[in-house]
Amino acid sequence: MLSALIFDVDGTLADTELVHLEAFNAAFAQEGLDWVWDVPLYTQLLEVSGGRERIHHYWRSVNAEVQDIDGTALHAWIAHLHELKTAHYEERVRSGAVRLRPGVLELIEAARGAGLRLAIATTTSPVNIAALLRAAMGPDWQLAFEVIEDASTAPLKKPHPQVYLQTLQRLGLPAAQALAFEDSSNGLRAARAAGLPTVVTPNAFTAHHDFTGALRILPSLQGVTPDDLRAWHASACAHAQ
Ligand code: XBP
Ligand code: MG
Repeated sequence: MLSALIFDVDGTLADTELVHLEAFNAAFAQEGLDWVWDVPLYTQLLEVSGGRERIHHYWRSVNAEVQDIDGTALHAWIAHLHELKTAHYEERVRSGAVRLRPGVLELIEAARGAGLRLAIATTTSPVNIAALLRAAMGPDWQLAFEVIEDASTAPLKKPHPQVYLQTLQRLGLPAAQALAFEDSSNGLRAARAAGLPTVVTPNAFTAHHDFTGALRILPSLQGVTPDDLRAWHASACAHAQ
């Protein structure tokens, strides 16, 4: 039986990545760096989940010759850079730079009405989730989500399943009683590794990803109802037996 829906945030609830990209570049400029990420580069860099991890990966690619490095100082500097980035992102989202993807709010409301439990499983930072969902759903947005697992609670980033396993544990449910919603191949791999049937709604940054193993691949959640989800979930369970 389907009991809960677990949503990724970036790319799934909203097309946030262009705003994340702007925020990274604003932080680099603020720090006096000459790094400028464009859309093709950022599309590649999105293969690395998590903003801090993405900056670290990029730093290594431009400093390939540096061997003897004080890792503690580097990590502190990356954390500082990422804090600047988070502040730029939050400011943009608060001023209305991002809206939820088509059908997301309608499905959240219909699912709550249909007695489904809702959760969030994301690699992003908690302030980013709050900024986005407060702007989109109002100050009571947290009432909709029984469990939220994010970068502050699940340090191992997708495709590692930690964030989904912790979400299921806190919901007190086996994976077979939930559905995940994702937009990227790392997200899908994380959800599948936790045993979750997964509905994928790709976006411009992830359209080229491999979505093998998805329960459904849809252009958006527009028009999707709780009854559709129950039917798809039942077909996944029937196949699994
Ligand atoms: C999203 C991410 C995040 C955002 C940036 O992945 O990888 O890193 O791009 O957010 P998912 P932070 O949608 O799979 O959770 O800078 O806060 O990490
Ligand atoms: Mg995502």
